[in-house]
Amino acid sequence: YLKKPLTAGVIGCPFSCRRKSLKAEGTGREAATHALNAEQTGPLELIEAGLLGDIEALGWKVDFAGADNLSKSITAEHANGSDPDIGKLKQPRLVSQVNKEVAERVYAHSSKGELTVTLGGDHSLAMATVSGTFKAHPDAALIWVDAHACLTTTLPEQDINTPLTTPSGNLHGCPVSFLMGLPGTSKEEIPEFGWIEPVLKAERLVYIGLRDIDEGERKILKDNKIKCFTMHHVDKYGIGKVVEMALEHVGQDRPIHLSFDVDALDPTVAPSTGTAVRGGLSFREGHYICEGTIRRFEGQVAVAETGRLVSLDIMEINPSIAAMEGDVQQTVDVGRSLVRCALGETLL
Ligand code: 4U7
Ligand code: MN
Ligand code: MN
Ligand code: MN
Repeated sequence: YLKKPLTAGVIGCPFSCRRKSLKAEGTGREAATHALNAEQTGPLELIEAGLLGDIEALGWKVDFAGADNLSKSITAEHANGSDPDIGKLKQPRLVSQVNKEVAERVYAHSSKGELTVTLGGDHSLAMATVSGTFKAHPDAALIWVDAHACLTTTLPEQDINTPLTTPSGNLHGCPVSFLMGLPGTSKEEIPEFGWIEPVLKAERLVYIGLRDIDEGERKILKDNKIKCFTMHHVDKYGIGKVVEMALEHVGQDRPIHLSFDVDALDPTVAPSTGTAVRGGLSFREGHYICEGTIRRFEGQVAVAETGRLVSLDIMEINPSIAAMEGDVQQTVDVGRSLVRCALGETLL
């Protein structure tokens, strides 16, 4: 699926779908405009820490156009409060337009035969990464590593007590429902997101690490028979067996998109993230998943050459969240080593 010379197309998206509270930030214009973008500076920190050099050291070429030039115009357009909620959804137009732009960039890398590496930013960006990747690789499978299913949907103007309604209105909790075309997400119901095609079939999706699922999501998971390996299954079978079963479930020869939310890791492993939930993956379990998504052969280039991984998201590293000194550094380091593992770094 990848062309030679093996190239990683790296996209940095310092974007957050969440409005920063002006109270928390102090008042004034700076806070209001700053709040919309460049809030989740994870990608900037990852790059600063040397991620691109890490990738090159593994034998890849890097195709990178900068992490700070994302969607300035879109952000500016919506900075003045011109983006009212739709149903419960917050900042819908901003999130949609940023994702539309990022999706085009993901597609540009993927259709060139590059392995696309998208650095978030928050997980609403999966609307873009999955759309762009599946456009280039329509038979791909999605492995979603997260404490959350990101499956809540919205039914604008409809019964807000329906289980299909997002509790928070934050779009980082909803990308999978849009990608699957679940009720409430169609072009007719919400034309603002009409560019998203329902490319994701339930049987091509598998979750690992779930432990915070709401009622509506539980129903969607059951009704659609979506394969889930929760933390319970990780405990029961061990991570090796879980990854084996996950790969088996999606089928042997498909290209793989791995969407990794660092909140899948235990908060002691990745503390700087927005929706931390205790009881998560250990450092090694997280890395094992990344290692296990590529078929291993001796030698690093061979790993990449034969690999099925075509797209990798490292999401929700948020340096503005830190309870203790060292939290940000620790989380950024983990993000870096997850990328290295997924791109073929071996322990031996
Ligand atoms: B993440 C939540 F209510 N379900 O919808 C929501 F618990 O991308 C959390 O995985 C969503 O971090 C978390 O806001 C989204 C909440
Ligand atoms: Mn997520
Ligand atoms: Mn999450
Ligand atoms: Mn999030």
